[in-house]
Amino acid sequence: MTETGGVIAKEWQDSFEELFDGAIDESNPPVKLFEHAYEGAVIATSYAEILLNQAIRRYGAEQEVKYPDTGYYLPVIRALSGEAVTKLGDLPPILNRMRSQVREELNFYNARLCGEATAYAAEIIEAINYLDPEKEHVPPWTGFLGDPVVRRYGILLVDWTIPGQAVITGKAKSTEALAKIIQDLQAKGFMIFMAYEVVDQAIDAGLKLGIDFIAFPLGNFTQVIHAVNYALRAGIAFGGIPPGERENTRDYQRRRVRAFVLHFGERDEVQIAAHFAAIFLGFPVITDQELPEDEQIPNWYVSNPNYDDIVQVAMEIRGIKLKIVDIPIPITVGPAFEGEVIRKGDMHVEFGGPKNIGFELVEMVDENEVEDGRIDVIGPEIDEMEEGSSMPIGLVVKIFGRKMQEDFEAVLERRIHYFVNYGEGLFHMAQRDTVWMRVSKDAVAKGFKARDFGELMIAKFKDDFPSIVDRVQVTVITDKDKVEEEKARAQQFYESRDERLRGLTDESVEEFYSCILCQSFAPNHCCVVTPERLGLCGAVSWLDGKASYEIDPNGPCRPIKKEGLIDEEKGIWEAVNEYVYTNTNRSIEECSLYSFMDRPMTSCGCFECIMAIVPEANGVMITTREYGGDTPCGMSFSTLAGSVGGGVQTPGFMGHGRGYVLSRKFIKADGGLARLIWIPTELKESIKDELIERAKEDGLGEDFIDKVADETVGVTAEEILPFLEEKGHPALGMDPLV
Ligand code: SF4
Ligand code: NI
Ligand code: CU1
Repeated sequence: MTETGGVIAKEWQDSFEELFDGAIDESNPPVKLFEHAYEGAVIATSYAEILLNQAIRRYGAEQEVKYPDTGYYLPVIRALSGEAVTKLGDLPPILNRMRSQVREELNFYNARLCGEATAYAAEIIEAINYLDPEKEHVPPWTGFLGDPVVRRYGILLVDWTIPGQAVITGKAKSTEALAKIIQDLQAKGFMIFMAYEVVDQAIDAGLKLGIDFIAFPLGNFTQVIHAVNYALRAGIAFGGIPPGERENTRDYQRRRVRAFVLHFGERDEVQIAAHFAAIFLGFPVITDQELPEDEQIPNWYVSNPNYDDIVQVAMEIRGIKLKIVDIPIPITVGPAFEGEVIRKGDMHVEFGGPKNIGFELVEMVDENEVEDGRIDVIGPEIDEMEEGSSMPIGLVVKIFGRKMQEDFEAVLERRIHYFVNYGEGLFHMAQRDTVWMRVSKDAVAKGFKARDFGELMIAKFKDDFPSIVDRVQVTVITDKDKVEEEKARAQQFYESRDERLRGLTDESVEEFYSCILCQSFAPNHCCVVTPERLGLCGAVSWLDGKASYEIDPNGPCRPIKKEGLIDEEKGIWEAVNEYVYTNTNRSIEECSLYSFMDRPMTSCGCFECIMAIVPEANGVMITTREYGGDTPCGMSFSTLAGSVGGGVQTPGFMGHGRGYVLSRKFIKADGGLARLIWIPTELKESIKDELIERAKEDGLGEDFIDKVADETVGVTAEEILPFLEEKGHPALGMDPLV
């Protein structure tokens, strides 16, 4: 196994542990709490041992153990002590080490060690459960959450759109009381993990649960460990913390993962031991149980029987402050509702989309062309629309701002998608003159009106862009003729923007923009965003970077002057190198913008795509977050992500945005588009027309796209090679990549 195991087993004591100094009133220590934690850890580790022995007898020590969709083995063990567990036989020495750190002497330090041992025990029990199809994790329980789920929320975690994680366990005093708490957390945008009876209560209450609502009903008993499994992967994936660095891992969790535990109802010993696992990682526990002073630990183990302020108290203890935006509309607005899908049967009305016309436009105007806060509705209101009907829509947002620029119109316009989607009971898709929106029956029953789109825009634009947005006026149009008329006007805007974008090349600008937003999660990662290479998350274009800098010069994006050209082909500039070096904690000395083979850009964890070299085919393949399957480089997206993430340079592998595939600067130094030998059909379909155009432009011919293999051709190098040869793929005749 790994060498780290022995090192870690030694007594450790360093700066992270200082966090707990002085937490205990030594004249009256919470001995009973420690005792429960000790007993709980003994029960948990003994139970794990019994199950492990049974499993080894039944399946053999060579039996493979793993969770689905992860490149991090058993993440608790991987993150904390570094072992890459792959088979049952790897587990006994690990479990024994944990058992030996469960000590009878009752103090806070030992209680935390009991917590850690309990986390390992739960991890082992869960891993064994995954061997048994009978215990297969069945809906509504999610069980283990795969890496795609961890990464899906990368950006939202990073920019604190998701303000924290609430782990809710036990059984609340009533379904209604729990519903109130969960709805409160959802409205605040929290990520929620649930285990034990609260899951059933939440389902009974008809709450919106699941991946799209970032509320995960994990399951029962040891399944609560999957919340920890989620959090710990963030440290490796985004933080670049090497597996096994226990103190750095805990430090990262404490600083970056703003989690807390809410425990409702009776607690048994094992649960209390598990609470100490949370504390071990730096997360406080708040329970609704009435506890005497000497069964609590200030700031760490707190009794708060009052349901009305328990969320508030938890947030205060964990140091979470919210940006409060009060929007005067009758529905809740928050990121928890972003992924909400409104089915036909649940919708009151739909706007635009495939069946009707629609458009949205943000337009910069002069001071005297806007009346701040004014909302006009031209055409019928929602309550005059027939249930299930399809209507035209036009949203015109006029913005005046002293620092507003025409270039920002498109940046702000794209925000409309998020603003609308954050509304509970609202759905928004696409953009410009292809928009498609739905409003649910529930939202209409609560009194949602077309006019409220205006309220939403005004509040959000002012709140999110205070320094460039001074005045906002919105016109919501539902009258068909007026929509037609204004849409024609909007199309002129779109056309001139596209014209401008076409002229926007890396050569035509004076500066690039950095983005270090992800450093709150990945401290050594820095994106360099150019007109022809967007951020790897796909969410930050050069214009976005520019707007972001204008909005907040101290924010994540800064201009980097394009000075000191070192290598034009590879895209290396002295100024870029310097910037990257000083902004990656001096870990990345040089970085080339147009090569993935030589000093490529680093990857944090929220990449939309990953490219990887396929030496056999002398080319490069790309896989996407959407496509979970195997690929010709021998690794799935999840596994690849495990090795390229965390802010390191990995020649031959690189995370990038979907848009980069169509860029003229696409791995230019390595041969460009001609190297592309495999992409999943999902990506192929979504960029088909543009890809054909780009290939033609590079002289690769109209049928280049047909020479690029996909999963229908094969998912190994051997499978696709005959295809590439038969089609005469250009990569096969190019200079060797390695
Ligand atoms: Fe993170 Fe890069 Fe996207 Fe910025 S551009 S948010 S650093 S991935
Ligand atoms: Ni929504
Ligand atoms: Cu990122």
